[in-house]
Amino acid sequence: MGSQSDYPIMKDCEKILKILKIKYQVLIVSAHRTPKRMFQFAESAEKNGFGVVIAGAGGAAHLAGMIASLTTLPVLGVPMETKKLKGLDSLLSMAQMPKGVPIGCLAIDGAFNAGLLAASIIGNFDHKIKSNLEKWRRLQTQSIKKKPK
Ligand code: RP5
Repeated sequence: MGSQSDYPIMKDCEKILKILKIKYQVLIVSAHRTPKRMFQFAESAEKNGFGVVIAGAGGAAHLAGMIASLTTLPVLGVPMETKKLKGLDSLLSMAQMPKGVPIGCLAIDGAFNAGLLAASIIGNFDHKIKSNLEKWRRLQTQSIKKKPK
């Protein structure tokens, strides 16, 4: 994520990664405040065993796009809600990536779904994660009551 201030939202992502038993690392990597850290992280991510990168950032949210420019790993962007523009700035910065370097853009503050989507991607080559995800989806379905209280 781009900042410590993103962490309360990105904790939602951690929550589901833990439930699905997906190994992860949580790092603050800012495209503009720590560009060297970002380069180092992105260029070595695949070699370091990452299967997916989830980048949460707000405002002129170039983190996900910049990481995607440095690796061919799938990169999922989580646009953070912002005070001035309610996250529309973050959303458009991620959703409107120019042709050639795509990222998958989640909803504003969609950190939980980013974790679920990462699980789907990893599930393609890891049967254990796929079955954890399937089980979680079954439980979710069962938890939905037919009638409201
Ligand atoms: C972005 O700027 C971060 O991802 C964060 O969402 C936003 C504001 O950062 P802080 O000023 O709170 O550190 O880089």
